[in-house]
Amino acid sequence: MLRQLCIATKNEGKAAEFMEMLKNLPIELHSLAEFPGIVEPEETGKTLSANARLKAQYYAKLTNMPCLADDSGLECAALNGAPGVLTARYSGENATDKSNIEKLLSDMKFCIRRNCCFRCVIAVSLPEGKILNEVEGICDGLLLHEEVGTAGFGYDPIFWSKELHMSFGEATQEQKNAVSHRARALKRLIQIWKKHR
Ligand code: ITT
Repeated sequence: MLRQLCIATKNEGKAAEFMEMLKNLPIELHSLAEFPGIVEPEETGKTLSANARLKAQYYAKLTNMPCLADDSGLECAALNGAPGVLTARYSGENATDKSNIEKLLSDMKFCIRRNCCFRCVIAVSLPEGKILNEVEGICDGLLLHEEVGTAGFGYDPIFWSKELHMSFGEATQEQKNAVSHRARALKRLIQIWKKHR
């Protein structure tokens, strides 16, 4: 298992979830808050996997530390999988969580089929660019017609979890971490780490 790992995300919601789920492992955790000079890379990949790898390699090189990065997104069946890889920028270049939610609710306004899922791909890279691991996790839900709850981040208030029977905006961090796409990907990663210890 790695001794040192930087959680390479600029998204504070993601960073908090990773820190919570990794805190009991014997790994020295770091975050990008320790490297304020590093700017975000352009996410030019066409898939979540390509972007997760791109971010892990980019940050590992610049921090000179093994880095874990995730690329995640929301996929709506009625929109043929959109916003997908474009989830963070769904409402344009200066997108915020609020403007993204507004656009998605508007695009889905007349859709009866509300099935959707969150997908997360995590990649771990060494400073020289070698990808050590790549794992994926999925979480199924229904897209709500309006925001419910204020917890979490991003699209959480409009995602109704089929397993929790509540929106992620209503879930505690512990409840979300029991079923989320990110938690599932991370569990796979930890299993792999433990097997190859
Ligand atoms: P980093 O690239 O720095 O990690 P980011 O927010 O740009 O941060 P992504 O490119 O992976 O991350 O975009 C993920 C998008 O999906 C973003 O809009 C998130 O708000 C949303 N998202 C991902 N996981 C989520 C979750 O658990 N709950 C709600 N929204 C989520």
